[in-house]
Amino acid sequence: MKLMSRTLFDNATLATLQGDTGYGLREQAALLVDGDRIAWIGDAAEKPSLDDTEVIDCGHRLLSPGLIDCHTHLVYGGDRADEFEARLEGASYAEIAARGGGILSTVAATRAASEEQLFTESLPRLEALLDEGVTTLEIKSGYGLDTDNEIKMLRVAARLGRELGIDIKKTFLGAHALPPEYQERADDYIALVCDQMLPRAHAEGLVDAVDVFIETIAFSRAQGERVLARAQQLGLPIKAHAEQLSDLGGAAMAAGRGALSVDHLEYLAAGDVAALASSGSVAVLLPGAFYVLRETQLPPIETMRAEGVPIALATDANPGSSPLHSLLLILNMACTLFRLTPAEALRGVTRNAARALGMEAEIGSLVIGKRADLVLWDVQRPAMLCYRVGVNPCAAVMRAGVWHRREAAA
Ligand code: DI6
Ligand code: FE
Repeated sequence: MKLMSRTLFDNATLATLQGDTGYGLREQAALLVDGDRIAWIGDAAEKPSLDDTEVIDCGHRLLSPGLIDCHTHLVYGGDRADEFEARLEGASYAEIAARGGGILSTVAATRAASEEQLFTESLPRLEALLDEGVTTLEIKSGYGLDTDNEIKMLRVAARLGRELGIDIKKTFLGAHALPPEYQERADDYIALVCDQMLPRAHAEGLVDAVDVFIETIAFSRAQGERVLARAQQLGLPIKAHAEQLSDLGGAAMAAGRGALSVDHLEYLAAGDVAALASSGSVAVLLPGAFYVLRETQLPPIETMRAEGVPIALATDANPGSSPLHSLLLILNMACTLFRLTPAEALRGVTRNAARALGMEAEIGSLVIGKRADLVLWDVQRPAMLCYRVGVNPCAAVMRAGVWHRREAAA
């Protein structure tokens, strides 16, 4: 197949995500890709006529930025279908965690798996995301909980990105749970994370950011802060899982240190939203975990809106609290469960998700000069992406100017 360096998307409805709110919609528009960049955006009537350019007649269909899943635990061994059954027989998530199940059962399965096995098991989960227009995602470690196994997870994440030709941001989450060999010695484990696990993973070039789980079933705010401080000493961006099950003040602490994002936030006190607003940290909401755990406490979304906190959405894909691999489903859940508007939801998986990964200058909106990560959808209005469940209208995906899926483009 001849590769042309230029592609013109003609007769498209663009969701540019430009501007501070809304979709940044442009109807009867055209968009030119040159190499790996967006080179021109304008009215279809004024499109440039160029040689050597492939022209796609979009037929008024929607063209959006590539979707970004900014919080996943996609690489892990085994599954937790048995725990799913136990919960239906009455056990709570916290009880299962306390008796060594939950996260720790995934730790055992992840430690037992070879790098090759982890890759093979993770691949179909990643492909499910990509089939729905994801062009960039984040993958966390956190089921190895020792130096070698955390590094193994991050290597698998790196390999997935290389082999599929997509950007994968690798986040070190060594402080996800206390491993069995450190029971009652959480401070010693945190010292290991800071002195050995993180520096080694970083020295191998495997860490783009550092995350911690601050929660009653995981680590205290002070322990989380030690890890984040160490990350910052190494020059790494930071994030935190905070206020998922209880309010320990983790989000305000991480935001105070300039976190890229603070994630979950169901139990965030309205009074702590100001800390996010002033740091510019993105609030990453994870309606999949809210749904699976049958949570009833909503994040303080009204206050976040009022204070102008950027909201992103992600799958939190993991074997326990969010075994789902559909960012389109997350759009629907964010609207239905969290009452986000479809425009807020779409922004949450594009522009604000880019920001949660520190990539806003490069991806997340349709702007001249940004990377040509694009999805053509078999719908004409963006709300359709949020409104239906179980239909995948993704017609074609381009990443950095290269077609990843284009069967239904023309
Ligand atoms: N919060 C979550 O929801 C996941 N991790 C976290 O910190 C759950 C991970 C698991 O249950 O395996
Ligand atoms: Fe998570």
